[in-house]
Amino acid sequence: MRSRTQVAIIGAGPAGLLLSQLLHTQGIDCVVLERQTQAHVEGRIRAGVLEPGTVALLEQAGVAGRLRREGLPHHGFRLALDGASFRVDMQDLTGRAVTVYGQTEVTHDLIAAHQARGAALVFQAADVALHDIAGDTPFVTYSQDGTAHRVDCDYIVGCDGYHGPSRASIPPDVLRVFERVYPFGWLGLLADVPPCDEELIYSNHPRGFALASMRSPTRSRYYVQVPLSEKLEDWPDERLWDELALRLGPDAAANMVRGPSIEKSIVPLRSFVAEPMRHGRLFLAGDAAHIVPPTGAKGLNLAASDVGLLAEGLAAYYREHNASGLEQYSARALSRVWMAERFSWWFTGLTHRFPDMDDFARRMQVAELNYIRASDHARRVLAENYVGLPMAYALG
Ligand code: FAS
Ligand code: PHB
Repeated sequence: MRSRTQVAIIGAGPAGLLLSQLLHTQGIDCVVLERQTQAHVEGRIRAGVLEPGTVALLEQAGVAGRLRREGLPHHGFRLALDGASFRVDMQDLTGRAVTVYGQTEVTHDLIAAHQARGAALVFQAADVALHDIAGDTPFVTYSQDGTAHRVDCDYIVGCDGYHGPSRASIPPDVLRVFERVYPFGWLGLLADVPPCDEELIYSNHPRGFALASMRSPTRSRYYVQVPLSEKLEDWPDERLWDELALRLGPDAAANMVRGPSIEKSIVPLRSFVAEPMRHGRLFLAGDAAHIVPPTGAKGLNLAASDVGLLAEGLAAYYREHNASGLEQYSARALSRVWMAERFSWWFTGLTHRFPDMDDFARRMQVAELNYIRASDHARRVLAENYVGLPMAYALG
């Protein structure tokens, strides 16, 4: 079967769904092709913190109703060192705050908006392939229920994550990749118990990093740093709760409510960037182009800022035949991506225990955390990166 659209989007994660919704508000025709089932996509447990810029894009996309009702404004977070914590007041230091609202909910709201308007959102699209991306007649092929499909389009946007086909469609002599793989992962737990604190706690402890987060006043999300060799079966709930109590410190432990995990998983950590984020008629957005260690809560937010820039460029192109936004997309997006990569790499280095860390390196972490505790200036630097740098910083 053959069809035509203006923009073919590969991947129905936050990047692909938000881009499709933003293009719809601009009257631009698009189709989203997703390999997995809707249930699989909606079942993913991932990010939890939205920057104000991401909230603004979700408002612009017309999908922020539930977010406004159920999202938790967070004006600060806590940093703990060896069990003693202090607060970083983002609102006081930057005039801005973040919103705690799970990526699972964002995805659900975006899919519901697509289905309410009968949008072209195709699940279980198998064998998606990109064609003629360097030419003027790009198209995408895929199969569904044994039927072969071809979608002719003006542009293709790869929102297909780290393992998708889009980045792989860019010739190796064009693509340049940058990577750091961290010597540990995050073991995450989701449980229907109240959080141990009103705000997030990032903890640097001699036994390793821990994070106390949440999804709602009755649903908690916790993480501990673990060696990459760890197996999930070696971490029964009780062992994980004991480790969290040790690493988060006595105050958090005293308020910690234990309960059965409803999800438990280990994710590896990497910093990754692919340049450029455009080749011919193909654009990359979100995890298809970059990965950050989740420490800085940047992954989902970077995906949103990518598609916000791209939607702006596509709207100018179709409305005013002005291609400048599209021509500048890769450079503008990468400028912001690298600033978030730096912050996420720095924050991971500050809070995690590296296997090759000697006493001097540990003293450096302690000294930097004590400096941040003592200095408004140092806390302001941390706060403005965490809450999300203004777009103007990146556009230079
Ligand atoms: P996604 O990976 O979310 O979406 C890509 C989509 O493309 C998927 O639905 C996939 O099925 C689809 N796809 C792939 N190949 C395809 C093909 N061949 N054909 C069609 N479709 C295809 N970020 C944070 O800020 N905080 C966190 O705590 C955090 N935790 C994470 C935990 C895990 C396990 C992972 C993997 C990531 C985590 N992230 C976190 C980062 C995460 O939130 C991403 O930044 C975010 O999902 C990026 O969204 P997308 O770019 O849409 O990519
Ligand atoms: C989460 O709630 O999943 C979360 C929050 C903040 C982070 C990473 C993950 O930095």
